[in-house]
Amino acid sequence: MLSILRYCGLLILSATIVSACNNQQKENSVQIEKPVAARHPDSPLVNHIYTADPSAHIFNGKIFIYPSHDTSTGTPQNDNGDHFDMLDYRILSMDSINGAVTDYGSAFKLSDIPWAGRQLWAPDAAFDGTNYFLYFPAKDKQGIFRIGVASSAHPEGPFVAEPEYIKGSYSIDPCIFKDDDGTYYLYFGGIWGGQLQRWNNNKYDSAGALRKAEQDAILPRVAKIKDMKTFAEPVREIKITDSSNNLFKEKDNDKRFFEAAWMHKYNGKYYFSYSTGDTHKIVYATGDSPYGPFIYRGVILNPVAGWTNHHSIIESGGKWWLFYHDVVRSGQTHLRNVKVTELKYNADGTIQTITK
Ligand code: FUB
Repeated sequence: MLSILRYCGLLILSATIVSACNNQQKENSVQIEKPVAARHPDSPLVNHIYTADPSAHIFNGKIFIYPSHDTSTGTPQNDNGDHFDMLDYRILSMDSINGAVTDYGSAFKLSDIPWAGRQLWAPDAAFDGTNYFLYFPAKDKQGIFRIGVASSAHPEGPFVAEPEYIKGSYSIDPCIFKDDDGTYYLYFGGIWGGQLQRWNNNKYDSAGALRKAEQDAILPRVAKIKDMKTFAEPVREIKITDSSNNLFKEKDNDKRFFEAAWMHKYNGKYYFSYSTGDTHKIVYATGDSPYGPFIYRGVILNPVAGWTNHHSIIESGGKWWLFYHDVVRSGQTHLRNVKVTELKYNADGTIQTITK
């Protein structure tokens, strides 16, 4: 198996590969050679760039992955996550879980977004039957995280951003979910660097603080989407409780919501999964409505190498798969690699905990 870096070491193998190393554009799309049997289950999907926050979907019979594109801009590390200073998105696809991975080059850049100032964080994507939509968080010119939407006729882009962010949107980590009746919901939110603590009753307070240990934990948000580009209703909070229907407190930080929402359905139940942030787990809660309430069920993924933990879950080839990231390759918190591993359900619908 030849990695892009080895190609670069050989310097002159092909103009296509050199273009990839130079972070060139879509027209220089790259097919990365990864024969089916060669990728170790714990290997990154790609090695020539850093990728994180994978949102996977099946479009046109292929697996498309919409990740953050991690990069080093030299921004110093701080508690707000300013060192996660991403400048564009690169979309990956593969025909099957172990198949070759295609990187289509830069699909969408920060400089193409009229309202955005910095930091393209974890995106997600949807297809409405005609067009593909990329939902993404970025800080606006005032430094407030908002969620934007961009569209394309192709799953790999290039995407064109709407001139304004989604009205009423805030914070980070959008997850777009299509229910069986065709309704789309956008889940979002992230505390700390994701600024969710600054939003109460959908009003912004720049002094909004993190909750104290004994206070109720901050809740993730959801809104129904219309026309793929607009909130159809005021943003709602999503209740996550223990099995006695008690909301978690901030001190329950190995169970309470932090960031990285994902929604999927299994056997008619809604599975809302998320990162616990400072305790570094991916956990899940289940419910009977896309709005919740959701009851906490357990851990999907124990902490991986690196501070952040982020995931998505899809079914492909008759099995379920967890896409996630870690920093094994770089050893640096903001330079992550996307990986995939099998996810298994028990007969009662609970999910078996994965430890990497
Ligand atoms: O990639 C930047 C941020 O790190 C994401 O938005 C969070 O979910 C965490 O993975």
